[in-house]
Amino acid sequence: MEWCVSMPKIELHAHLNGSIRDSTLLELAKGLGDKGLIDFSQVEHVILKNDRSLAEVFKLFDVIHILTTDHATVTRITKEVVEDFASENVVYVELRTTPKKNESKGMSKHSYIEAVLEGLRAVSSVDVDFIPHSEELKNLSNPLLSTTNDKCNENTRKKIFVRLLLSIDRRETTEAAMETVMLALEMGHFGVAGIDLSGNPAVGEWVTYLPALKFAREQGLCVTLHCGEVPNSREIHDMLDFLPERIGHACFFEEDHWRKLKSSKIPVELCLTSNIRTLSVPSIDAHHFVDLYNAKHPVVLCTDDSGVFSTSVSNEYKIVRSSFGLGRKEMLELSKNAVEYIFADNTVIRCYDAYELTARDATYCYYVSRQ
Ligand code: 6MZ
Repeated sequence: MEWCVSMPKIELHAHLNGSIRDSTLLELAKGLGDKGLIDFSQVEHVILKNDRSLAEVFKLFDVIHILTTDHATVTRITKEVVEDFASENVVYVELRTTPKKNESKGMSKHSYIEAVLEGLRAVSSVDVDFIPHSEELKNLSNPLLSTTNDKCNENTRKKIFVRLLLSIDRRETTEAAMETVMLALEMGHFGVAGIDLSGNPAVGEWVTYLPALKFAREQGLCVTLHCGEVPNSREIHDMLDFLPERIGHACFFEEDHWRKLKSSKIPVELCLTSNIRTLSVPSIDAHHFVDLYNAKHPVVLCTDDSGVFSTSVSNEYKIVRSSFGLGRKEMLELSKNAVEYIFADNTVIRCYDAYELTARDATYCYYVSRQ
């Protein structure tokens, strides 16, 4: 495990409200309990329960969302989540979250994302790079490159690249989905790099989100879709035909889905612990990681909801090592390959006055420097 923690890693499938520390959730619940707004002992039980079906996971999210409704809390959880990933040597994370409206708290989808950005600014344990092409970069103490040569260098201070994906919840209407895409476009210069479709897979129809997803694509945003979390053959076909830049999960795929996926080379975000805990896959031995890995299909190991499923990126690598016998070299390669699938844009960023790199190359360079 120590080695898995020390190895640099890339996290591409992490839901903000699913990645909250238990201690923070309990503290927030206690606060609301003390005010008589919730029954603390009941919520405590729900938070600490270990095994949950997929349906129960979505009930838990309803509870979590009651605890994280104000701007200050959204800022706090974002800061903590990024610090937690950085502390286990994640060098690049795409954090996804569903922009929320809450009139009683004066929250709009826009102000929700502002609160998330505030959380990124509040991170103090590491440097956070989240503005892809801003003049501000010049003024940041960017330790990516030495001023004297153009080789990647070991940093004295850790850094984490953060990009945001805005999630469309499957409960939303076409208009609400479109609003999220517009917001993502507006926030592009703050590191919003793409759109995710997530939420309870038993709810909603593909055609509802399609107009917004098409529009996102036309405007140059990358798209990732939760695909095949439940058996729904027609929807899996429709999603693969859309040719998203990535998909998540792919649990309930049948032969013709695998064929289509493999010929399309769409990278798959795999969340082993999540899939096992929710019984989306019967056992680790039956997990489709093995088949995709052996077929050299692009995959990336992710946590999904590190808080809800009590896991970490390092733990996901440890599982791959212990269950499928991958050696250190293979694990490093698996992790490094993920740089190819990131949504950070290819805009040139400036590292000191003399060097210009794309955000992707900067991530790659930094990844290698940390190996
Ligand atoms: C589908 C999931 C999910 O957006 O409030 N979410 N959607 N499948 C999953 N696998 C278990 N895990 C999380 O984070 C929580 C939201 O992310 C989605 C759900 O819509 C959940 O409400 P945010 O930050």
